[in-house]
Amino acid sequence: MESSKNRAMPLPISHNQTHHLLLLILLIIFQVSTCFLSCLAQTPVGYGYKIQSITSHNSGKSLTADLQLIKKSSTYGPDIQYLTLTASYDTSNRLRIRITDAKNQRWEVPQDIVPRQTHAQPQYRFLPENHIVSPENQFPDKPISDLVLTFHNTTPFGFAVSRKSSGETLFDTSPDRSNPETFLVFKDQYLQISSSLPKGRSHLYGLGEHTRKSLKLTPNETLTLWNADIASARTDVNLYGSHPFYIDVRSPSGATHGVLLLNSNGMDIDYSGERITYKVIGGVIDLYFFAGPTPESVLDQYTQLIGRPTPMPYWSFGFHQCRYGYKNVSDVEGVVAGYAAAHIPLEVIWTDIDYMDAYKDFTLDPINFPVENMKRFVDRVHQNGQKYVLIIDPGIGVNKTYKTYLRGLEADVFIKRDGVPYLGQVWPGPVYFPDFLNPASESYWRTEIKLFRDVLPFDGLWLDMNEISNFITSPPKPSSNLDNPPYIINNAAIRRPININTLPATSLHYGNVTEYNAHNLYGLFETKVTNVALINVTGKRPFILARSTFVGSGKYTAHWTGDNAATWDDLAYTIPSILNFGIFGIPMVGADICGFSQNTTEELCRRWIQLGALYPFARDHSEKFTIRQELYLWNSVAASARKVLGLRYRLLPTFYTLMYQAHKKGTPIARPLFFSFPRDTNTYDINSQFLLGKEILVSPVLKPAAVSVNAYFPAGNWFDLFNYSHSVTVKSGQYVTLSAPADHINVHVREGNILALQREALTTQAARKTAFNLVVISSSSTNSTGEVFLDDGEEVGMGEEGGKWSLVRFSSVVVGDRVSVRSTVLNGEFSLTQKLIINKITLVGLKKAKTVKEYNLYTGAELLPKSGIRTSLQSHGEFSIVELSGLPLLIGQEF
Ligand code: MIG
Repeated sequence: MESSKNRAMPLPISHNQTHHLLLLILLIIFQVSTCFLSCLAQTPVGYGYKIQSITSHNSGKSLTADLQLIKKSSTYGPDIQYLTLTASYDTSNRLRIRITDAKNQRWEVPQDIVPRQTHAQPQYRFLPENHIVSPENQFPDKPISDLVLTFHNTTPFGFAVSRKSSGETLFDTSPDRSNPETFLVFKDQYLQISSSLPKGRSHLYGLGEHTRKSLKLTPNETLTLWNADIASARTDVNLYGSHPFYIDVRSPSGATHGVLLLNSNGMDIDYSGERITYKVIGGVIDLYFFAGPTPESVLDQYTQLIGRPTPMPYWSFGFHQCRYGYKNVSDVEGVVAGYAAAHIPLEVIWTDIDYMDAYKDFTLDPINFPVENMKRFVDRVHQNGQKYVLIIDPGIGVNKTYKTYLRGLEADVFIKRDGVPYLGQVWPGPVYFPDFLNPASESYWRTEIKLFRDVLPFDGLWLDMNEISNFITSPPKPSSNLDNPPYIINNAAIRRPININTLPATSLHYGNVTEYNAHNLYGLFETKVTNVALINVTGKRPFILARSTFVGSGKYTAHWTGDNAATWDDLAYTIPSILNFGIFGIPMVGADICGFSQNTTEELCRRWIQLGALYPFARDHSEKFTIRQELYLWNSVAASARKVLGLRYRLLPTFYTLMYQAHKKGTPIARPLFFSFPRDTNTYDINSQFLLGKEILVSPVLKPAAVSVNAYFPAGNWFDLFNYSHSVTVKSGQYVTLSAPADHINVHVREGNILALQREALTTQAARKTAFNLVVISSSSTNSTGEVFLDDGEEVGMGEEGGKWSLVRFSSVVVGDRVSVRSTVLNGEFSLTQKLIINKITLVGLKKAKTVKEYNLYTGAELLPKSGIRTSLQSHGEFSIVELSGLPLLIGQEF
């Protein structure tokens, strides 16, 4: 990080020099020590642009500005002299500002990844000097949006995006003339754009993938985006995915907007606290501003552009067990049996690369995982109502007896360099990598998946190593400015050359797209092709877990946070990581429970399953040479697992309904507290708690030997989901010390909610057959509401026309001494055919109830005891809990 002050400096590495890691580190140190004196004298990276003309089109919905370079600079290559800036309102809450070369087409994120309005190939027009520009040029003249664009007719020019309703400036590129880092720079391999931010009032979240202590960005950090196989146990370095998207919550109002730089090239993003500066090594500047003004509406607007999160199968919300290093079929069978014997729910058993024959995709190790035994194993898993997922790596072993390889050659689908497939090295030894940008890869991959699935009926695919990870580094081409770009991003936090342990930037994808441009997209394309293939082969909703992601990956896949370590720190960092992926539009996300690398401990694993059971995606996974960590191996871990997974399974309808909401509106399943309490500024800095949905608050223990937790509660009455008679009442947000004995995690739901719970079971299939308990958390200040979405859990679409599904809303009002509960059925089809019933209503949070009588809401008549409904009343402090059981309510019928 110390070197980040001098980022604009070109590193004095000649282009034809071999990039030696050690040499590079030495150079950086040298640079740090010498730059202090010389930096001020250094030639600026650029001098900015001035506006030549502005033309409005489309009755004010879009405009074009012609920009002209003010003065040439040679740092990081020659400037592009004429630029076109296009501003357009794609929707009333989305403003797009795109700046590119006026004369030549440049690389952009492909349309099939993020479909967007195309702008005609920019046409350069000569207009007389000073042709236009009124002093303060506002766009549009007649507002169609809360977002207003203003040009500053200064030299260099700048633009600002502000909110019409409040006058608040959201983004302002007006250069600070004393700081050339704030100028707009546009060169072939170096783009720079910088915005000031109101210090102390702007709170940024996003810009990943990194492991971070703090969810909120902290001043003076550089966020580098370049997909790399770097263990997520390392903090503050670029990891597996790239998401140049942030949300900005403004205090004290909590008004939130989002900003996406849609660009797939490597970049550094400097955040000072008062400024955000993008330094990008290619592509175009394509900025999208999402008006919000709530965090939820920003996510709705963001996923409207990049694609809604794909629905996940119902079973994928069960508990998963995996390990790198399972020895053979009976080892894995033993794990399934171990869970059953311990009565711990196990939904999905996984195998890592161990199952393969010499690490070749779509093969089985004939000795340890022979096909007949594997078939029998998977059949038995399926008979138990469980599922099986296996790993696939992108590298295809180069081996003349290997059919998948031969068919790949035949179809000519591998990534090339110098006209021949690029030869990398991964687990199988020498490999070629399928080019998922090549349309021919679709039928190739589909065929491989189908052939293998005909042998072994797996239920989902785990896509690892797709950064792309490469065990070797091929020498750069000495004369290539792709292999040796002039600006060196802070890859691996040591300005490591971009080619290290991946494909050289000069490798070529379909359509002559360079790896330099497409590198960050590979994982996304692999998940896209795999998703389509799985739908085609199975006819069902696919389950894919991918390590490498990009903007829009949520359309195809779930994600796990990669190689963490079995440490207390890493346990804590899983919360910011998971919350970030919700913000990136990938709500189905989890971290390796109990830790991947290093030996876990009983206590850590116990606390980890307590938290992990409430991750959207819950999987225990570990590295080969660590101790085993299946949950049944320690009594205390097993007991905690039964308790917390019990809660998870009771909450399955809630998780699944949150999936539905994510799929329709982009709202994350796991959310930062500020999502629901944006006006409570204390929530902006919380890293150790999160919300499931709107108002289920998870407050885990993250420290060894702790038996209490200091948890923040936004204003309201909160009820413990394990025991409704334990409640927390805070008039305004405050920290509360909660007891957290060894086997307990604090999970509270706020007043005003209605949860449709089911019973716990050992599989999701069994849990789905149980009757519902409608838990109504009453509030004297607001009506209570909730909803439940149900379908068969595996039809490809979710809640779509023609599908079989149910959506039921519940509401409850307290009037005087009466509480009414009613349902509205938006679609009853699925739940009626399943005859799903609510047999219990639990009223929580009632004030001082003494007796209970039931009335028919429509007739007003008191229900007689012979109705078969039993009631019970229990009081605790100022609240009472009333239970009505033995109810005959069909969930698909309004009551
Ligand atoms: O080179 O497949 O992140 O989950 O167990 C390591 C073996 C490859 C990295 C994944 C990890 C997986 C491991 N893989």
